[in-house]
Amino acid sequence: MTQDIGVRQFAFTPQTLAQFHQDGFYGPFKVYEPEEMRGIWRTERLALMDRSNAIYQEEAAQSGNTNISNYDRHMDSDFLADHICRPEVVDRVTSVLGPDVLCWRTEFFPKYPGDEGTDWHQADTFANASGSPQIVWAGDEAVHFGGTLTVWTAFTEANLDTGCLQFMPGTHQTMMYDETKKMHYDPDRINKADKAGIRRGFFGYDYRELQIDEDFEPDESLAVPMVMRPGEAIMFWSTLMHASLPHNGRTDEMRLGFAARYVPTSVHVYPDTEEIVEYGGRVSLDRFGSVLVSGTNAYDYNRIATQTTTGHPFGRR
Ligand SMILES: O=C(O)CCC(=O)C(=O)O
Repeated sequence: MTQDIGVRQFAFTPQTLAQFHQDGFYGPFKVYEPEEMRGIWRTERLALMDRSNAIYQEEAAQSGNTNISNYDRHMDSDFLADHICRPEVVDRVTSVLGPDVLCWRTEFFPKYPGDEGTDWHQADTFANASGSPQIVWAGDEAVHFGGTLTVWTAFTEANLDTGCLQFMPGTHQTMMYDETKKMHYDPDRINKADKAGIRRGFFGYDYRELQIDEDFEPDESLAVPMVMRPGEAIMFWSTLMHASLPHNGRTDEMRLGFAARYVPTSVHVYPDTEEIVEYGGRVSLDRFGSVLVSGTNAYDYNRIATQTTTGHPFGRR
C-alpha cells in the first residue's frame, strides 16, 4: 500500500532538522489562518457531537467522563481525516521520521475556564496509563528512538490565560519516567492538585507516580510557554518534557488542542492488546486502524484504515 505525497513543499532544511534534533520540537507554524480555523471549528464542533459513526461506541467513550471520548475522531470526521494528512503537517513529520509514516492516534485536549494544567510528562510506549505498550519501535531503531511525533494544533487561542503548552527544550533524549510502573486512576483528584504552586494534574492520574527518581522535581525555570493562535501547530517528540498551564478563567473561551500522533510504518501499534483500558474506561480496538499518511507500508503487522467509517478516503488534498 502506498500514499504518494509528491513534492514536499514544507520539508525541513538540514538546518531546521538539526535544530529539531537539538530542541525536540519545531514551531509554531501555520496550518490555517486564525479566522479560517475559527470558522471551521464553529461548524465542526457541532458535527463532532454526533458520535454515531465514531469507532469507539462503548459507554466509556460516549459519556465524555474519560479522555477516551476524545480519541480518534479522525476516523469519522472528514475534516479531521484531511487535517492529519495536510502537507503543512505531513511534510514536516516525514522530514524527521522518513517517508513511510502512520498516524496512529488523535486526541482532543480541551481546557475550560478553571481547569488545571496538564502535569509534566514524557511518553515513550504510551503504556503510562493503560499498563500495555501502545507503540513499540522495531529492531535496532528501538535503541535510538522511541515515542511518537505529536503535531498539536490550536483550534482556539492557546496562551498564558487559556492554558498553552509548555516545553523543556532538549529534554527528549532522557526519560525521567518509567511507563512500566503503575499509575492509579482517581477522577476525584481532577482540579485539586497543586504542583510547585501551579494547578496541574493528569486527567485523574498522578504522573509523578512514574518518576524513576522519587526525588525528581521538574525544574519550572526550564519551562518555555508555546503561545499559539487558532490554526497554528507545533510538532514535538512525546519524550520531550511537556505540560500545559491551567486555564485561569480570565476569558470564557475554552482552549482546545488537537494532537495527531505519528510513527514510522515499522513501529508496532497496539502490539499485544485488543482494547484500550485507561482513564477509567475500556474500548475495543475492533474498528481501529492506523492511517498511512505518506509513503509505503511494507509491514503486515499493523491494521491500516484507508477510509473513515463514512467512506471518506484518507490522503493528501
Ligand atoms: O494539551 C495538553 O494539555 C497536553 C497535551 C499533551 O500532553 C500531548 O499532546 O501529548
